[in-house]
Amino acid sequence: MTADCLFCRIVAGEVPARVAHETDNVLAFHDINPQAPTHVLVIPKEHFRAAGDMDPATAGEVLQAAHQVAKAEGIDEDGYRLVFNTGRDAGQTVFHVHCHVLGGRPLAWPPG
Ligand code: D5M
Repeated sequence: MTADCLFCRIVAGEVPARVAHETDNVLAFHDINPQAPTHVLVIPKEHFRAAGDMDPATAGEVLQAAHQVAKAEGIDEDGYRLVFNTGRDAGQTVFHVHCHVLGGRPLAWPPG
C-alpha cells in the first residue's frame, strides 16, 4: 500500500467504490466519471505505477479480469475497449495502474 495513492486507499477500503469484480490480487470498480455506458477500472491490488511496471503474471490477471468484467456487464459480444493511459501525454491522472474497460456504445477511433 502506498499511503498517498487513491487506488491503494480504495483497495484498503478507506475510499468507497462500486465494486464490479474482485479476486485475491485484482479489484474492478466503476469509474466515478464514466465515459461510456460501461466504464470499469481494473487494478492490481499491489501498487504499480503503470502498465509496463507490472510483472507478467499480474498483467495477465488484470487482462483476464477485464474480460470477465466485460462478460458480466454484457458488452463482450458487441465489443469493448481496454485502455491503459500511461504517462502525461496519454492523460494518466492516477499513478496506480488501471485498465479502463469501456463499452456499451460504438467507440470512435482514433481517440482524441
Ligand atoms: O484515469 C483515472 C480514472 O480514475 C478517471 O477516469 C477517473 C477515475 N477515478 C478517479 N477517482 C475515482 C474514484 N474515487 N472512484 C472511481 N474512479 C475514480 P486516467 O487513465 O489516470 O486518466
